[in-house]
Amino acid sequence: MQESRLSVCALDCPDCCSLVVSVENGRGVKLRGNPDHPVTRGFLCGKVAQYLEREYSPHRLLHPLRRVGAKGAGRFERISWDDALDTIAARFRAIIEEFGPEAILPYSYGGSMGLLNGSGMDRRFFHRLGASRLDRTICAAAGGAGLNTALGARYGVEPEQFRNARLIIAWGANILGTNVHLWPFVVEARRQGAKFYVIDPRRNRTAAAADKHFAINPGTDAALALAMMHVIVGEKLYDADYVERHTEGFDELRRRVSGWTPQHASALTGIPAEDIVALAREYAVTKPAAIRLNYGVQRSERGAMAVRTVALLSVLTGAWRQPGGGLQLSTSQAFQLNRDALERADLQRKSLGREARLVNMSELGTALTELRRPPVMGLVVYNSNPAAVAPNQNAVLRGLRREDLFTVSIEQFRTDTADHADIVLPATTFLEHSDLYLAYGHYHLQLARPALAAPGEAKSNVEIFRLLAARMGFDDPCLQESDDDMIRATLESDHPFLSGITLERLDREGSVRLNLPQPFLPFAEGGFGFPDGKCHFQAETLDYVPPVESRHGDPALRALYPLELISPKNDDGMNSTFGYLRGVDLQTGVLHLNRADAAPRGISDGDHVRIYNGRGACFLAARVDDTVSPGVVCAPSVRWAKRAPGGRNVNALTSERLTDAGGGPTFYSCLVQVEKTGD
Ligand SMILES: Nc1nc2c(c(=O)[nH]1)N[C@H]1C(S)=C(S)[C@@H](COP(=O)(O)OP(=O)(O)OC[C@H]3O[C@@H](n4cnc5c(=O)[nH]c(N)nc54)[C@H](O)[C@@H]3O)O[C@H]1N2
Ligand SMILES: Nc1nc2c(c(=O)[nH]1)N[C@H]1C(S)=C(S)[C@@H](COP(=O)(O)OP(=O)(O)OC[C@H]3O[C@@H](n4cnc5c(=O)[nH]c(N)nc54)[C@H](O)[C@@H]3O)O[C@H]1N2
Ligand code: SF4
Ligand SMILES: [Mo]
Repeated sequence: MQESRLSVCALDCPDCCSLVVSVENGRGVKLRGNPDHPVTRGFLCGKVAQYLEREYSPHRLLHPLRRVGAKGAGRFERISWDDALDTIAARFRAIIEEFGPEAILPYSYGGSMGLLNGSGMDRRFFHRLGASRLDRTICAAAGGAGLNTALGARYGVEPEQFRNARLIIAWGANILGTNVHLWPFVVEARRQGAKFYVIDPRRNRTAAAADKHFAINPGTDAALALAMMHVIVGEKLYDADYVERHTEGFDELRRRVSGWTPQHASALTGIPAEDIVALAREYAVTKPAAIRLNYGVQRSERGAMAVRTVALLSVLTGAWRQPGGGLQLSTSQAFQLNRDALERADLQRKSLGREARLVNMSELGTALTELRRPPVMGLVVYNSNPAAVAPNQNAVLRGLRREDLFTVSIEQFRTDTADHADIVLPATTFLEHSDLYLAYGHYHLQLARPALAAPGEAKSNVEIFRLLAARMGFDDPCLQESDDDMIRATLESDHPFLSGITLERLDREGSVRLNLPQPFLPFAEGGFGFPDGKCHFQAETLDYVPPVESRHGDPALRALYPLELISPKNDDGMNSTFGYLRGVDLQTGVLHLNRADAAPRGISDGDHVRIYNGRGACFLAARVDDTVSPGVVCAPSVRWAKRAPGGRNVNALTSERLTDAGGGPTFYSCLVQVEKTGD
């Protein structure tokens, strides 16, 4: 007897797909995209189409473990849940006694996008404990800050509306690799004559499928956007009526961009001046025009400014007026859920009497090795694999190997980070627990119920934090609340976008479009997130400064490390989540170089190369191809460090330098040198 159950993909992906799981005798036998979901439309990306292999993988963690070898060696013994919870509670009490609760640090990110398992019971527990708070900056903080400065709100063009666009620009957005459910709408638009352009330092799969690829130098997007504004303003191609009615500060903007000639921007971006002029003209006069801006652009030192300037282009041309016009970076702000009720930050009053200190997750290496008063003595990692994904890996690993640090890892697999834990707790997958999901690439709120039974002794994050709370003797009722009551509390919101959306309705329908106008045109008539509803250009602070670690940056550094390394997402991975797979190793084990950089170094295709800078080194196999321009090297990421020669991946090279706003990491502003190795 086969039965179909609905679920939701919890991976950190804008598409947040609705899934159909076929179950036979309690075992999942097939996973498909829900054909009835307006964005999923019946298909899945390659990685999740094969997710049942992960679900039933012999490598899944099934029981609590205690470390018996050196930190990082990966030697563990099986223990009971009781033993594990008692050990953790005892260690936490001792740490709190000696250093205070802020010596304990949670570390989590995108393993599960579910609200309960990603930012629910965990937050309540750590708030009640009085632990340090984690500033979750590692992915989208710079872009969020840039978008907020530009538009005052993080709304974006609905994916379903892209089909109406006449021009679509994928700006630092690898749609075919990281946001594949937007693609059918791009195809539909192109069938009706739309042009599709890509602005990206490498010719990724999306660029190979585009009408034109603009190979921009990394970290120079703001220069391109400012020069496009120069052309649009200079040639009076902007939407004067829209600018007049819905913006503030145009005169200052006009002055500010007057010096940003295409020639000037060309020298920085590497894009010919005539191409910049043509792009600006076409973008301004083609209606509707949509920009899919993704987070690739904001992982550089000026990432917030890049997002801000690109977003302002859509305002200048009044692109938001028509369905299919505007820009999408994120849609998440429309999910006006009751975060206070979900996360219960108020519990800190009980524990500390104030807000706990904030530790930036992008500076984990420094936090673990240098932070004082108090130092980090207890670390609880869940939904994340910082030993592989955090920058400045050598510092992170030094920190994780401190003998006096007590680390708990809640995981599905034995990742690089789990290898460093004192106690490992087995976690369920999204197919095995309930959760509520917002999306950052569409406007449908979804509920998932367990479709499959949890294997072994695996438990959900929610349940694990309930158990920990009980062991710590916390008697606040909210720390034992049921999943359903947590969902109800989260849905309790006065915002009109959520009106009429209840747990019962979500249980009936699975996926519910937010209560938005159809089509949703957030800024068609102004409505920007500023008190007067206008977009404030604030042009006096618009600028472009090259990243320190770039071809126009610090000359001394560049003399030592002349190549710009980017390490974007690999197409069949999800950050480091699938890092145990050989097929993923093949994608993340390579460095793409241009012939012009390979030849003088004596590097041929397939050679083993060492990539290094002042922070560290890693080893990859050279792919000498024309996917990157001279001066740029590209390593699709993120590989499990322990599976790489030397036990390091590209994050041994990346720095803890932060972005211009938002405190984000600068993974793609990274100067390196490359040499051929002996073997
Ligand atoms: N297959 C797959 N899908 C994923 C993920 C994954 O690991 N694999 N990760 C998920 C996560 S966590 C996120 S945040 C999203 C990210 O989704 P994206 O932002 O689309 O992914 P990235 O690969 O980080 O960057 C996109 C593109 O930006 C380019 N880029 C790098 N530097 C610059 C620059 O300075 N300017 C411009 N214009 N482009 C630049 C890269 O070459 C890359 O092709 O994807 C999600 N989806
Ligand atoms: N060089 C370089 N570094 C990068 C990036 C890059 O582009 N280049 N991208 C950055 C970005 S954008 C991001 S978002 C971060 C991502 O960094 P992370 O959020 O750490 O993402 P993953 O590596 O996918 O690790 C998620 C882990 O959570 C686990 N997990 C999944 N579901 C659950 C669950 O329900 N419970 C528990 N306890 N665990 C679960 C998975 O097994 C997996 O090991 O990496 C960043 N690092
Ligand atoms: S990773 Fe993204 S595209 Fe793949 S199934 Fe999940 S939500 Fe859909
Ligand atoms: Mo991310």
